[in-house]
Amino acid sequence: MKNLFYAFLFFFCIQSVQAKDGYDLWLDYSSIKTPAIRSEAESFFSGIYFFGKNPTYNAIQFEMEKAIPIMIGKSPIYATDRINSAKMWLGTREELAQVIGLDQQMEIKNLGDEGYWMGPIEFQGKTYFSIIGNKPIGVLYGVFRLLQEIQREQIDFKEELSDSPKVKIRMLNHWDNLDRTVERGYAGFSIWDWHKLPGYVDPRYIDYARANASIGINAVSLTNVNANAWILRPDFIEKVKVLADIFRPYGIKVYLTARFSAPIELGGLETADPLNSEVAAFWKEKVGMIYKAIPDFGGFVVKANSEGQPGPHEYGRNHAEGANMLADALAPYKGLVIWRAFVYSHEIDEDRHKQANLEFEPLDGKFKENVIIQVKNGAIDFQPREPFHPLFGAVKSTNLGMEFQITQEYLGQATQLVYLGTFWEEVLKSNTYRPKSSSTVAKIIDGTDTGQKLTLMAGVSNIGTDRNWTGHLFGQSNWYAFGRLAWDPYLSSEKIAEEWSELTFGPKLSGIEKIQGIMINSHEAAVNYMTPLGLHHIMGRSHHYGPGPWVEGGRADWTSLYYHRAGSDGIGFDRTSSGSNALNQYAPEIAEVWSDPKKIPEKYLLWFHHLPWDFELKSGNSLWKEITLHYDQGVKSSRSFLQTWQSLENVIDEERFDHVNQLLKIQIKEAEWWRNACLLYFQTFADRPFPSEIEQPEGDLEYYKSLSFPFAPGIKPNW
Ligand code: BDP
Repeated sequence: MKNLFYAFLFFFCIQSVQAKDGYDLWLDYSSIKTPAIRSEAESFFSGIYFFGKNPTYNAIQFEMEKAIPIMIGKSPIYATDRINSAKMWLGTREELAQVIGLDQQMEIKNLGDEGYWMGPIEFQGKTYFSIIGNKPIGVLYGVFRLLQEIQREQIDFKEELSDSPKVKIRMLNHWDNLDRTVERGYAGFSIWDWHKLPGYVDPRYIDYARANASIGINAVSLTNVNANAWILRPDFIEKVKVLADIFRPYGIKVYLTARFSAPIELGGLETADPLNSEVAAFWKEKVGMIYKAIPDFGGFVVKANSEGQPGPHEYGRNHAEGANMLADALAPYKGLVIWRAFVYSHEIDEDRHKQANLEFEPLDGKFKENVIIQVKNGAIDFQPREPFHPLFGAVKSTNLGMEFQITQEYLGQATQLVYLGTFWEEVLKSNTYRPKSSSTVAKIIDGTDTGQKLTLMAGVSNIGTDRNWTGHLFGQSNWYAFGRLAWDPYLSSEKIAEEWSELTFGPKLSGIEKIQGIMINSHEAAVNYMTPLGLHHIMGRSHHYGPGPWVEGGRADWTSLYYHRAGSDGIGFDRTSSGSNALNQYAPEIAEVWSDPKKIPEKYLLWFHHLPWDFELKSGNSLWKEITLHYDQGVKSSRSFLQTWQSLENVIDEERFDHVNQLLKIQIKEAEWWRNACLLYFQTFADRPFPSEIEQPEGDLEYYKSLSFPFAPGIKPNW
């Protein structure tokens, strides 16, 4: 008896501990409390009928078997024999038509390969709740949506609901090295266990695929853009094949990063010149070998001639010549080349902001059809806030894709709660004025205003081996938000925060709106205590952890001084016509307004202008005062997040409460560190006192400068 008691206690403890450690992400199904929803769900899930058989339907079954017992306390029951003994129908439009001869009045056809429709279908006097797609993957997406609606306890089974993705390739870019370190990764090691593959299949691979499919992510590039050619060896392709086979039923295609010099490193050639016939033959042979193992392989992601990576420039060739050679090798298999526009060099005497446009605008129209140019959201490098990249809208005949960074390299890494949905929404809603006067970035990347068919949104992954996947629990919200915005770049970040928080903490959690409030305000807070008013690139050298406005020496474009240009005369980077004239790369409507320091949105002020410390802002404050107020406000906001979080102590499970509570305390310290270090440093140029309304920055500038973090995560150690 006693043993039984302990066994029970043990089981109970394991259950409650494991249930809330964050591993289950937003798929943390819970018991449905609303009686009407519960009883209807119970009825539908007691007669599920699949109109066909395929691995994706098996994945649906697997998901239902996970979710339904938790949601309604009973296992799903399948109506395998007769369709009219069923209560819920799942299948494709064609399957349905074949079996029941249903005329397609439902406008499913227009929803494309991945769209879904759900709602009641009347047939021979009976009603069936149905989820229909054009392809099985649409049905899977529909089922995930249904489970989410039930989990959020807001479903009305009588209503019709349909959706389809607006962007074709919705992709995670892992910056994972073959030794399992992750460049700019803050959540442990790479989840790809290359050493144990192909023999050992970590169950995590399936959970990873489930999570991605549940938010519509349909592509993953497995390896670092700073690529290692070994991934293209046959023994590694055998390992990659295992992952591709697991991901396939979930609608996810695998891509790899291709190192441009692989013909030399793997092929023993003396050159990687894209116009050399042996080089082209090398790539054709490689691609053929890959497709033999992985018939639906997605293609290559390439970083070339940037930050020391090899590329076509070594041979006097341009990016189009490099990309097109790979595109030719992939074209017979419908594979793609995703060529990154993150190209700049310190050897070019030109503002880094301008370099990608200078490189790619003249090549407009020269890329093959199966090439997409992947452009970071801003022209410098995933800074806490950046104006949109001027390439969006600048080319007419080139496929452009968006690259966001989910991993928080410049936004607090894994110690800070920074919800990125609001920032990405700001970028996507930015009006580029090209090709139409109403063209937003979203309308360019989903092809609405460009007619582009091959569309892409990529996000640099924040996933690692940490039990909760992303290091910080709220890092999960960024993975989630990325998937949702890639599916529909017009969604509001507030709505996404609502969805994620309800799925993660339960829709009935009292005070859930407080969590949403923290999320919505968190990005602005971080920008305030890191880089307000358009400041940028003033972080610690190399690891990018914490402030480093004093960083100088070495490559100029990797220093802080290059970007903030603070001096006794003022601060900021003049990118108007009197400076680098980067503004000229934007549409005239933007260049005109932003050239005027009185008219430009103040959040971009010092990005484009070098201004005296006494320059007067809209508030009537001087620039110096306004900078100090922003830094101070950032710290205050981060303190308010902790206070709000602590008011939820009794409603959130202990483990997750404590995890976030500890990290928010670190965040406050880091916010104070940013404020103190930056203000003390800038004060040496401004030569003005701190205004009395702010908390006076503490400490000694020399102390902040002396801090070093040789073991900061996310970079390959070089000792
Ligand atoms: C920068 C990162 C660097 C990446 C690079 C890239 O610091 O580690 O390799 O971006 O995007 O932000 O290629």
